Parts: sequence; structure tokens; C-alpha cells
Amino acid sequence: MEGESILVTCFEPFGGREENMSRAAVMALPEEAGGRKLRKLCLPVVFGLAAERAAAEAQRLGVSAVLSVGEAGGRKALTPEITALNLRYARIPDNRGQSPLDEPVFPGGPNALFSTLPARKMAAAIAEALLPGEVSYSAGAYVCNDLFYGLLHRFSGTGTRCGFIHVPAEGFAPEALARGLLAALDAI
Ligand code: PCA
Repeated sequence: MEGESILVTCFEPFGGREENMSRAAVMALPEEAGGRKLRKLCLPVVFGLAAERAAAEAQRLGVSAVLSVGEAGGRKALTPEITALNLRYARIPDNRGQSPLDEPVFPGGPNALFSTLPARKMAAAIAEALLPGEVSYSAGAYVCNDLFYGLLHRFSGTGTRCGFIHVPAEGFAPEALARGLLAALDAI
């Protein structure tokens, strides 16, 4: 579609780290991919607020899709997420000091929601770009999952599709991660 644009979100650093590899990777993306404009937004690592900001920006820009990116310590691959859970659990406080321990994202919402972007296809595209890519069945219960669930819930039944990719927190240059994200974007 002419003039189509995609919102790509990343996160600020958290947990005492200097940088968040999702931010480094998203900032290394070009302004356009496959004829679609990429709009970038960096989000606070704060329960509730991240999804609120992302949803407001997606609506303001009228994007057709939101691809959110976060970093995951210990992961060795770029992992498109299949599901989001209606669960908040903070192993460490978020950047506003909130530590929910087993609370729902949306009281009364479905226990889980599925990605409305094609996670498997994105993982395959990442692997075809010769980077480690595999689907993940859990985005955890921290702010990344909170954002993903929040967006899927808000945009459920609308034309705005939502997906999430965790990138490894260590071991990759931002440009390599950006190449993987571009391959995933080409697949949606
Ligand atoms: N990773 C965290 C939150 C922000 C980020 O980049 C997570 O996986 O929930």
C-alpha cells in the first residue's frame, strides 16, 4: 500500500545497564524498508506506560503494524514471540520502581494473546539472512511482555497488527541485529 508505515519500538536501558541493544538495533535501521516508512519510538521500561505510549503513537501515525523490540539477557538468537501473557511479574523493579508480583496486565482479559504478525515467518526470514532466528513461546512476564500484551489487547479486532522480537543483550553488533530486524520486517 502506498504511504504505508510501520511503527518500530525499542526500549531504554534498564537494570543498571548503559545501553539497551533493542535501542541500538532499532536506531541502526534505515528510515524505509520495502517501500514502507519506518517510524521509530523508544519506550520507557515501565509497566503500563510503555504500551500506552506505543498505542498512542500508533494511532496518531495511523500505522498498519507495530513491531516492538526488546533485549533478552542470555538469549543467543533473535526471537519473534508467538504469545503474550496476561501476567506481570517483576524480578527487578521497572524504571519507576514498580514491582508487580503476579498481577494481570488487564484484569479480566484473556490469559494469553497470539502475535498478529507472522512470528514463524519472521524467524525464518531472520535465519535466511544468516542470523540465528527462532520463535519463542514466552516473552516472560516483565515489561516486554506487558507491552506486547497491551498492544495486542488494544488493537485486537482492528487492522493494526502487532508483533514482538527479543534480541540478544550480548554478542551482536547493532548493525547485525538491524539486518535481522530488516529481514523480519520484509516478511510481514
Ligand atoms: N527487555 C525487558 C524489558 C525491556 C527490555 O529491553 C524484557 O524482556 O521484559
